[in-house]
Amino acid sequence: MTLYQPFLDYAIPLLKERLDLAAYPIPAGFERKESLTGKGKKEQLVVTTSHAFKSSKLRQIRAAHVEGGDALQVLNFVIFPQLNYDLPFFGADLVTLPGGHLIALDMQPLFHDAAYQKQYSDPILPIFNTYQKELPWGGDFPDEAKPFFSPAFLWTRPKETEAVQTTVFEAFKDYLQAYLDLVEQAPPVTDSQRLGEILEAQRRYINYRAAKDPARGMFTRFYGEEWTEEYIHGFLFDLERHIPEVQQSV
Ligand code: DBV
Repeated sequence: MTLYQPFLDYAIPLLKERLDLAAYPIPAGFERKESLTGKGKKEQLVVTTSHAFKSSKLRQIRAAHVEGGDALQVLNFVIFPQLNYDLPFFGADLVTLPGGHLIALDMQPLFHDAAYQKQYSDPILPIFNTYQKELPWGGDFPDEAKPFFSPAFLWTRPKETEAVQTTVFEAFKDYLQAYLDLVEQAPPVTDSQRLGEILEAQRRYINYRAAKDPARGMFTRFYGEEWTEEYIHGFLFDLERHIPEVQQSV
């Protein structure tokens, strides 16, 4: 079974159609990684593949796709805007483990004031409300992560795989299309104080996610600590590594 491949097969052509899409380099060793886990009948190949693009308004669009049989499927898909746009991040964490499915879908805000919410959350609320009925709130999640989510945060734990293949897939499509609408409309920021605030907010978010990546344990078990730390800091959440060149282009 490959539960999340259809999500990628939808997203990548859509990005090509709607953006001036270019390749984003994936560091050597991260395009594809395999590991054989378990013993005897439980032997299982776990394959992680990476995808990455950029566009004039989006610094990095990247996906990590983990496939390890029916009980281990993950698609983590995040879009990081260029530092001269106050756009939210597009964040999708689609996770299937032996315990069940865990779905997080959001336009993750840089700021929390009313004007920002009006611009970047209000347009998403009708979509959120549509899906919230079928995909109810998934319960507890870390308090310290709360500042990184918007009022349109879809967070749910579907019982049935079919709900992932149907309702969650539709929600993913609608959120991604709505995000690309926001991108299309976003004007570049030129005010130097605002640019400073954007940089600070991006660093706060990305450094939090690198520090608290919930997949760290899983990746370390499969591929070792050295590979995992480099994957997190050198690919998944790589802004700090690129600050000098990124600031120059703003
Ligand atoms: N999560 C990632 C990346 C992943 C990934 C890069 C490439 O950020 C997968 C893989 N998420 C992943 C896995 C789990 C979760 C869980 C494997 C299960 C961990 C486990 O149970 O062992 C949203 N993801 C979660 C959880 C949340 C999120 C709240 C529950 C686990 C927990 O309680 O910490 N997405 C996640 C999050 C932010 C986000 C915390 C914060 C900004 O955007």
